[in-house]
Amino acid sequence: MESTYKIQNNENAYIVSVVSDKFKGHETKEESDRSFNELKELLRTLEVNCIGEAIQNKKKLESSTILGSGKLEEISREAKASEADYLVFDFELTASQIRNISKITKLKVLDRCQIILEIFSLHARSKEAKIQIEISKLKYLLPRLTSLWTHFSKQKGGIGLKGEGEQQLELDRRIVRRRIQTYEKQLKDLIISRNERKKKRSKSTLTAALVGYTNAGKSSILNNLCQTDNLSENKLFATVDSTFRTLTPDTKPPLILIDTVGFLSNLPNTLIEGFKTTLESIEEADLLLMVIDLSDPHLEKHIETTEEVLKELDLGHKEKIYIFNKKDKVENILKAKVKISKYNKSFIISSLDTDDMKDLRRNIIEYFLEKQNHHDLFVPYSLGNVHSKIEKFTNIEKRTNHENGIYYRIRTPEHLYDKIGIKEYSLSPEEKEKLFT
Ligand SMILES: Nc1nc2c(ncn2[C@@H]2O[C@H](COP(=O)(O)OP(=O)(O)OP(=O)(O)O)[C@@H](O)[C@H]2O)c(=O)[nH]1
Ligand SMILES: [Mg+2]
Repeated sequence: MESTYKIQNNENAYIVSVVSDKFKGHETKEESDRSFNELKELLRTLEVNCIGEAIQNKKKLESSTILGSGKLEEISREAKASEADYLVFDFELTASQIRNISKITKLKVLDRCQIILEIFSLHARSKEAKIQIEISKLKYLLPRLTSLWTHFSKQKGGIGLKGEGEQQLELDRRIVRRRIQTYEKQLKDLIISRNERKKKRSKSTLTAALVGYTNAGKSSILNNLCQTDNLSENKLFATVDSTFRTLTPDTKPPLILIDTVGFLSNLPNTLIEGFKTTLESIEEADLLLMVIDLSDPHLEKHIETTEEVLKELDLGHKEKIYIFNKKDKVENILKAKVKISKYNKSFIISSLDTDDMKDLRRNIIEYFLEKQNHHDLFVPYSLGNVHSKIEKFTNIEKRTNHENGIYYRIRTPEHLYDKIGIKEYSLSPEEKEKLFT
C-alpha cells in the first residue's frame, strides 16, 4: 500500500505556481514569488534539482485542475523536454486534482505538502516527532487513497456489489485509520511522560525558548550559547523536534534553553496539527527568544508568521525579545536598523561572533536575575535539606552564622520561592533587626 512517492536525491522537479487574488498565500506576484523561492529551498534541502518553473496569472481558477488544460499541456511539454521526473505544485492539491492534472500532463504530480512532509520525516530525531510525522503522513494519505484504486473500481461489481477496487479501498482506509489510532495512542503515552518531565523541570529551572522562521539560526545560537552541537544546517527544517540544553549550570536556578522547529508561512493544513504538538514545549518557557534572519528581505513577513503561529498556540502573551541574527550578511546595517526599529527589546547579533554571543548570554541571564526578588531567611543548623535547597536554587547575596542557625539574604524568582519549601523560614524586618542587635 505504498502510496506517497518516495523522493530521491538528484531527481529533477519542474515547479508550478499561480498568482490569483482569491488564492490564499498567492494573492500577489510578490507573495507567489516568495513562496516559490521557499519551495526551491525546500527542494534543495531534499537535494532535488529544480530544472524548470512556471507561474501563471489566473483570475479564475479551475476547481478540478487549478490551471487550465492548455497551460498544463504547455507545462508538460516543457517539463518532459527538460527531463523532469515530476511536477511540484507550490500549494496543497486534493486527490482528484492530482489525478486530473496527471491525466492531462502524463507526469507524476507532487504538492508542497508532500515535500514538507518528506523533510520533516527525514529530519525527525525524537520518537515523539517521528510518530507525529507518521500521523501527519497518514492523514495526508487517507483522503488521497481513492486515486490509487479508482482505476479498479469500475471493473467487476454489478448493482449493489462493490468492485474489487472499492473493496480494496475500504480495506486500505481501515488499515490507515487503525495505524493512525495506534500511533495516536503511542503519542499520548509519550506526551504524558513528557509532561511529567516538564513538571520536574519547571520546579527547579527557568526556561527560554528559541523560536522563529526556519533557517534563522536558532540551533546555531543554542549551540554557541550552550556549547553543544545540535544539528545546524543550511537546510529548511533542519530541526523538527524540541531539544533542551542547559545554558549555564551556575546560575540559580539553572537556565534551560529550548530549540524548536522552525516556522514557515502557508504551512499545509495537514501539517499544522503535528507541528503544534512539537511546539508544545514552548508552553513552559518563561521567555521567548525570537530569532530572525536580518539579511532576509522578507524578515517582517517572517516575524508576522511566527507571531501568528504563537497566537494560535495561545502563546502570544509570552514575554519575548527579538534577536536579529546574521548581521555579518547585511551590507547596509544602518538601513537594517531603521527597518527593525519598531521592534522593542531587540538585539542585533551574528551567531558566529563570539563577543555577540557572550553579550547575548549575559543579557539573558540578567533578564532572569532582574525578575528575582530579595528575601531574608533564618534556618536552624539542624535542617540540612533546607540549607542545601538554598544553595542549589537561590542566589545567596549574604550569609552569617548565628547561635542557632544561619541568616541568608537571597535572590530568587517568586514562583520558585513559593514552591521549593523555604518560604516558611523567611524573616520579617523586625525579626531581622533583632537578629543583628
Ligand atoms: N552568515 C551567517 N550564517 C549563520 C549565522 N547563524 C546561522 N547561520 C547559518 O544559517 C543556517 C541555518 O542555521 P540553523 O542554526 O540551522 O537555523 P535554524 O533556525 O535552527 O533552522 P531550522 O532548524 O531549519 O528551523 C546554517 O547554515 C548556519 O550556519 C550567522 O550569524 N551568520
Ligand atoms: Mg534548527
